[in-house]
Amino acid sequence: MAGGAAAPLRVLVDMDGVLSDFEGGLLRGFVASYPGEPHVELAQRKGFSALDQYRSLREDLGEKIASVYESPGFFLSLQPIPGATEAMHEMIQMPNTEVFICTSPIRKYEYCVAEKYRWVAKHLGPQFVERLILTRDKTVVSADLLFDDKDTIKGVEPNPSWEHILFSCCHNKHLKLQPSQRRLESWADDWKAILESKRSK
Ligand code: U2P
Ligand code: MG
Repeated sequence: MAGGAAAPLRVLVDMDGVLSDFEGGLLRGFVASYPGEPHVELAQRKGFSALDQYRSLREDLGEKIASVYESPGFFLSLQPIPGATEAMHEMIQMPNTEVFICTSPIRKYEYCVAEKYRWVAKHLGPQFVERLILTRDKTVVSADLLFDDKDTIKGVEPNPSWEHILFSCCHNKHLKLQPSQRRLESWADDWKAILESKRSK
């Protein structure tokens, strides 16, 4: 922008698997609720959908794993991913930067939606509650960056405005990215360099 102020950088940060430890909480919840049943260790998780992997292990394990994340208290009880809350507080202070949380509720949304709000209030505070976007379709939200652990993000918009940065999680560690795709290994990794690389010159 010749002579003018640079446009703010808008960043979307996903919740489950990026800010909150969905996979750790799910495994703990499953073992506690179904101690006699086989489970998938985090190191063995493959594919975004835990339900699909448990179902492939044994058909009825699909509904059992789903019952864990559909239960009241599940989403609220998730632990923050290491470094996530610190990174978010730092990010929101950065000049010319707009930070939003962008998360999809599960289809059985009764507990999930309210608990996502409560989780953000509890772990990040009221300024982030103002910045929480719940949508089943992230492609229609406009931004420069989306940090998300889901490997493929599809929706009605074939060309989302954001660049998807794959946030590493147990289920996507083995995936090989295209040369143009980027990963953030953890919040200890250089997320600031990714933001700076996107700023309008
Ligand atoms: O499916 C809706 C959202 O719930 C979280 N989810 C669900 C199932 C699963 O196996 N793993 C998982 O993470 C995701 O929420 P988000 O990452 O958007 O916060 C998924 O989009
Ligand atoms: Mg996620």
